[in-house]
Formats: sequence, structure tokens, C-alpha cells
Amino acid sequence: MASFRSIALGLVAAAAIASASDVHELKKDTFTDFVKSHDLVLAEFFAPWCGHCKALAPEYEEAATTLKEKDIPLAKIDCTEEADLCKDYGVEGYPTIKVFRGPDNVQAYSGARKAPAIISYMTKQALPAVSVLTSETLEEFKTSDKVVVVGYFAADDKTSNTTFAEAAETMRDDYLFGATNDAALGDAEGVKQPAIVLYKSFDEGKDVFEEKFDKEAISKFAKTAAIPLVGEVGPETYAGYMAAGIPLAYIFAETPEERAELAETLKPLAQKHKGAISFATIDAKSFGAHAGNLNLEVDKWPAFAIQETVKNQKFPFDQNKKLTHDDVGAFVQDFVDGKIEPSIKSEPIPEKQEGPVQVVVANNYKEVVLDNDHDVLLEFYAPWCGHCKALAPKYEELAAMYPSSSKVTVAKVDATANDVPDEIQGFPTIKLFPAGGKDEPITYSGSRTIEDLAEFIKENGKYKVDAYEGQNETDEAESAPLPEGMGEAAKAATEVVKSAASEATEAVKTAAVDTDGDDGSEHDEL
Ligand SMILES: *[C@@H]1O[C@H](CO)[C@@H](O)[C@H](O)[C@H]1NC(C)=O
Ligand SMILES: CC(=O)N[C@H]1CO[C@H](CO)[C@@H](O)[C@@H]1O
Repeated sequence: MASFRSIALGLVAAAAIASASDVHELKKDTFTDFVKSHDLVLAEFFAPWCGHCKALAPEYEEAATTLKEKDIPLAKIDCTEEADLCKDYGVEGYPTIKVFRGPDNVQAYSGARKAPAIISYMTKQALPAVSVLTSETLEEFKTSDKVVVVGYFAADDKTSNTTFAEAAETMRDDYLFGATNDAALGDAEGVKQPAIVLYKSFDEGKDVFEEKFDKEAISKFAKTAAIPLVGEVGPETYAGYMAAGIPLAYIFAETPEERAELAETLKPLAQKHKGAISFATIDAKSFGAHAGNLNLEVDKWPAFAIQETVKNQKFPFDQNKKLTHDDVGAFVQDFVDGKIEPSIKSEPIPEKQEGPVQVVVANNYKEVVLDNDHDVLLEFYAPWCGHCKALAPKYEELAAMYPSSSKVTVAKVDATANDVPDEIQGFPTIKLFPAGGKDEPITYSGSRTIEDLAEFIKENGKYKVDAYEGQNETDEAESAPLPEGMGEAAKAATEVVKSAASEATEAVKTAAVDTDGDDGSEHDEL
């Protein structure tokens, strides 16, 4: 048994650790003064029970200690104690991390939740968006990050200065920006004022922008030039590749050496299709399952596939072939020329629809969802998704409320086993495809109750079918006509029941936010 003394010592040590924290714990009455008295503050809104918050804690501590030296304080607010404060700042899930420049200038923190990422992000936030450079500082600045952007323009060229600064402000989270008006430095670089040079620690080392200064054009230039010829797909880069709006070619391999080797082999293809297709390696050991999403077999490496990111079409390369420059090159060229059909993964079309919920698969998607005159409510689910399982019985009940004659179809599709054209962010996703407007489905964002879903169908469907109205119609038809005046009373009673139901729905909604995943999201993320 531990002696009392060692327990006491343990307590002392724990207290010492706690007080040694460099993270400022703020409350409603200290928060405003604190953010007012510091130019830049990073604040984490958390809940003690939240798993992601616990995982973040040591990283956040480490970042706080490093950033303390740069006079950038990190703060945290316990939302179970400071509910009002958290509400004031629109906190909906945990952790929520925000950058404060005073109490009113607030921006979401968009970096990763790791100490080095937090440190790098906040260091950049502390700099002016554009650093003024001289012959002494330019050289060092060029290599101070993976990607830096330098503007070369004349001291009296206010327009270029302003435009560049505005573009820099919008991308300050992503790259470092500097500028110089020293004409000699531009000459040495071989550019004519006004110009922009993006320096990078990879590929050609730099790219030059010499078009007319325009915020959009500068932004596009920087984003394109900053992407490595053959990058790496991972949790931190995936969203960027998807947002780029061009197809992504994946090179799956298990070891870093293999990935480097294949990147080298296929680099000329990346160069050739630069700006039209992104090329990136991906760690098959950690993210091999993603190959399944691209209709590749998940245990045969290395492998190659192209994803058309806008329409979410997949073009897997034959996994029995070697990834040579020539074979992959021919495949990519065929893709560009539109000579390859996308691969479609589908479960078999059900021979008979068993329950009230129509089963949709990739191969009957067009027929059941798009090519008919029904209002179609479609749930995209995943077999492993807990929220989907919870919804299933309610969804069946909902579907049963619409007879086959009703012009409303309630359907579901296993989006992990079927390629659907829709972009799905999480499960379940529910969309209504209204008759006559199938190319503009409406995503459902209400609470997952039968009443609210029925209301959604009524509101947004072409036929405005009211499942509940249908019910009272039969009731009334069967019952004797009501004596005069009773009709109104019945109506009032219905209203009471309805509003009670909607209050209950609100309660469920609130409860769902509290008890769902740590991040407050109601979705199981992909
Ligand atoms: C751009 O304008 C700002 C504000 O007037 C000035 O401080 C800065 O030196 C200018 N940048 C260059 C490179 O001349
Ligand atoms: C279709 C139909 O007749 N619905 C009726 C249901 O009940 C309400 C209230 O009594 C009526 O207004 C609807 O017309």
C-alpha cells in the first residue's frame, strides 16, 4: 500500500504541475480584459468530458510554453462552467479553438491540433500579413518556410502594395508573405516590378507571377504554385486536394522509400499534367482503406487511381500491372482524353423491395431517385454508423406513412458499397430530390424525428404531401360528421398536440447536441 507520505508527495507534485501550466484558464469576468490586454490570443473552448479536448491538452500545453516566449498567450475556457461566455462566441462543439485580436475580432483556428502546428500557425498570426524586406533580410526570408511569397513593387506603387497586402491577408494562415520596393533586389531576381515570386523548398524551387496585380489572380497563382508536383495525401492535405477542383491521382505504396521512388518515376507525368491533375502519394499502410473508396483492392500495393473530385468518379489503374512511367502515362492520357469509363461500385439491384424503405444501389440510383416524378427522400448511410442505426426504425416508420400511390418515395443507399454522385460529408446524410428539381436536391439538417422529416418532405417536395394530413382524412371520412363548432375544437386540440410534439423535438435536438460525439457533430465523420 502506498504510504501516506508518498501520496502527499504525489499531491504536491500534481499541484506543482498544475500551477506550472502556461495555459490561462479564463472565466466570464476575466475573459474580456484578458483579450483586450493582449494583441493576439488563442482560446480553446472545451468540456472536461470531451475526448478530443483531452487529446489536445498536452499539445496545447506544449504550444503555450513555446509561444509564451513570443508573448502569444494561450487560454482555455471550460464551457461546462462558463456556458454564457461560450454561447456568446457561438461555440457548438468541443473543442472550439479561436484566434482573438481583441474581443471583437475573432477568427476560427484552422490549423491541426498538434503542438508544432499550433506554434507555427500562431507565429504566423503574430506577424504582419506582409513583412517588409530589405537586402539584409530577403535571403533568409526566402527559406524561412516551405512556401514563402515575395512581392516586388515600387515604393510609390500604392495599388500593387494594397492589392498584394489584401491577397496576403486572405492567405496568411497558409504561407508567409514579404515585400520589397528595392528595385535592385528585383533585378537580381530577374523580375520587373511589379512582380511576385513564390519560393518553395521543393520541385523547381520557385514560380514567378508577372500578370497584372489582381487579388483573385494572385491567390490562384499562390495556391497552384504551392502544391508540390507530387505531394502526399494525408489528413492535413486531403481537404486541400478536394477543394482544388481538379482530379487527384493517388499513388499508393507502403513504405516511404517506395513512395519516394514512385514519386520520382511519375513526376514527369505530374509535370506534364500540372494544373489539370494533382498527383500525390499516399501511405498504404495507414490509409489503405481509402483505396476501397477508389474501387481498388485494398491489399495489393503499390496501386494507382485517379479520382475526378467534382463528380466523385473513380478510375482505378489495373492492379496486376506494374506502375511504370509508360503504362501509367498512357492510362492518365486516356483519362484526360475521356477514353476511360469511370468504375462504378454497386451492390446488386434488389430483386424485390422488402420493406417500406426503397433500397437504392448505384445501378438503380438513376431509375429510383432521378428518372421519375416522385419526391424522393434518400438517406445515405454506412453500415458502421451508429447514428444511422438509431435512425433506422424511425425511418421505416416514416416510409410506411407514404403509400405507394402517394408520389413520395422514402429510400436509403449504403454509400460505402455504392458509388453515388453526391458528395457526402458524414453519415447519415439525408437529401430530398423533389420531382421536377432532381438536379438540386435539398440536404436535410433538422432533427432526426419522424415529425420533422415528414414536415421537411411537405415543405420541400413538389407535391407538398402531408403524411399527417392524409391520416386525418381517413379518420374523418370514417367518423360521423362533427356537430357544428366541434370541428374548431378538434383543430385546436390538434394544434396542442402538434406544438407539444415540436417542443419534444427541440428537447431531443438539444439533448443530441449534448450527448453526440465529442466534437458536437451529429454526424459520424467519413
Ligand atoms: C506598403 O505599404 C505600407 C503601408 O503604407 C508600407 O509600410 C510598406 O513599406 C509598403 N511596402 C513596400 C514594399 O513598399
Ligand atoms: C386532407 C384533409 O382533409 N385534411 C384535413 C385534416 O384536418 C384538418 C383540420 O381538421 C383539415 O383542415 C384538413 O383539411
